[in-house]
Formats: sequence, structure tokens, C-alpha cells
Amino acid sequence: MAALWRVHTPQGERLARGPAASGPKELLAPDLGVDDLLRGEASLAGLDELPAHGTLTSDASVLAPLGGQDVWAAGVTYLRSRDARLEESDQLDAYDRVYDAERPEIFFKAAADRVRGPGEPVGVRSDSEWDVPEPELGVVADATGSIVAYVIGNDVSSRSIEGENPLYLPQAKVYTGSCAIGPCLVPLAEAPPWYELEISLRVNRDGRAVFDDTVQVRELKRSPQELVSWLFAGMDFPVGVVLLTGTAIVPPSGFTLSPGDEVRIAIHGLGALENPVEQVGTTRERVRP
Ligand code: DO4
Ligand code: MG
Repeated sequence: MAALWRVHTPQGERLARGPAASGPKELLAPDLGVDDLLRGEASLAGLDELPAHGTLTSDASVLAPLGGQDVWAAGVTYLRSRDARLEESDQLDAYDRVYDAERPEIFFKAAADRVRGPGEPVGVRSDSEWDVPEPELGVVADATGSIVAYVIGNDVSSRSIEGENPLYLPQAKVYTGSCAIGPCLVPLAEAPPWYELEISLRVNRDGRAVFDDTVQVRELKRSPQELVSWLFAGMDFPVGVVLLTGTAIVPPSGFTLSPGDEVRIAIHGLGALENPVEQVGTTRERVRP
């Protein structure tokens, strides 16, 4: 059951292969990158057949399993998410309509080089009062628009900024540390079908769980392939792309992430993604019109 890992070794960055549950074991060719496997020349489906180029030493650390893949995200794809947006916003209509509409909500989330990997901090904005992790199934599409792997993603978001006005969505969703991906890419053939996956979230504060919840991905309103086909309807992705498929876990309204919290997202078969939380941006005086 091999998954694709990206690791930092004393000799530099390398791809590696190993089970999602127990980590990278074998290094792959030094000149092989994630882009090569998603561009269509070599394929992630043949991961098990790629020649090994050494074993991993204990001083290797795990990186976000991406090359040049940007991250996009779909929203309001679960009933729970639609209800949460209706609660936080007085622009009721937009969220109700997009849940039922033919065209899904899809937004740009993070440029490839801004994605945080396992163990790296995710951010809460200095000008936001209400922040949440959004644990999501990420699907990895190759250059042809076929889903070739699954991965865990965190669409960290500001609910106070999003709730104030839907036009503030880019500020609520795209900022330093707002996206974490990892720990590895699990090829489709190695993963359970998406509708059998279960997503768990736990937030620890001072070593104690302050929030945890679990949801079933089968509650997703649209299939991952449908979401990907909308993404490719207007854009090409020569080295593939990651699409987060939306959240169904929304902590109660009294909950906000705080710097120092530890976020753990697990999906059986895809491993676990853990990130501490830090404050990002510079505090500014709030000037209201
Ligand atoms: O418009 C809000 C985005 C909602 C979202 O990110 C989600 O449902 O996961
Ligand atoms: Mg989301």
C-alpha cells in the first residue's frame, strides 16, 4: 500500500514511497518530482513499479507532497457547511442558492509555494476574531483532469471576515498559512473509494482536546469528479492541481482557533495531517467607515 511522500534529506529534497499509515520508506530517483507524475509522462498509478534509490534515514523530514500544484477549493458542498454560512452571514440567499445550483462554488486557495506541510504552522489572521480549521478531502487531478490521488487538506478560514460580506471571501480564505496539505498523496488504486472515507478533526490546546468531530465523506452533495470537471471547465493545469472538496465539520460558534493550538486531521487510509497554529500578519487599528 504505497503512497507518495516528499521529504527533506541531508542531500536535498526527494520523493519517497511508503504506507500512508507509517511513513516514507524508500527514496525514489533524485531527478523525479511530483510534476513529472502528474504531467502525464510517468504516472502516479505506477508508483509501486518505480525503482527505489535508497532507504530513508531518520534525519529526513516530511514536506507538503506537492511540486507546482496550486490548491483550489470548493465550498458549501455539505449541508452542514451551508447551514454554518447561513448562521454567520446575513447574505442568506447566496449560500442557499449555491448549495442547490448546478455550478458549484470554487475558489483559489493557495499557490503551490505557499502550502504548508505536516508540522508546519497554519495561520490565523491578526485582523480576524473567529477562525476555524476546515478539514477536507483533497483530490489530486493530473493534467488531463483525471483524479489520480487523494490527500488531506486544511482550508483554514476566518469566519468573522467571511460572515461580514461574501465579497471578503478572498481575505477570509487566502492568507499566510491558510492552507495545509499532507502528509502524502495516496494513489486512487491504493485508497478506499471516496464515499467510504471518514474525516476526523481534533484541536488540542495545552495538551487537551478542545474540539473533536468526525464526518462521512458520502454526505458530499457532488462527486469529486464533478467538482474537478467544473475546475477544468475554465482553466488548464499543465502539472495538475489539488482541489479541496469542502468541509462538513464546523465547530460551534463559541469556538475559535488560537495561536498555540495543535490541529490534527485524519482520514483512514490517507494518514494524518498535524499542524500547530500561529498568528500571521501585522495587527492594525480597526478603522470603520
Ligand atoms: O463560501 C464559503 C466557503 C465554504 C467552504 O470553504 C466550505 O464549505 O468548505
Ligand atoms: Mg472549505
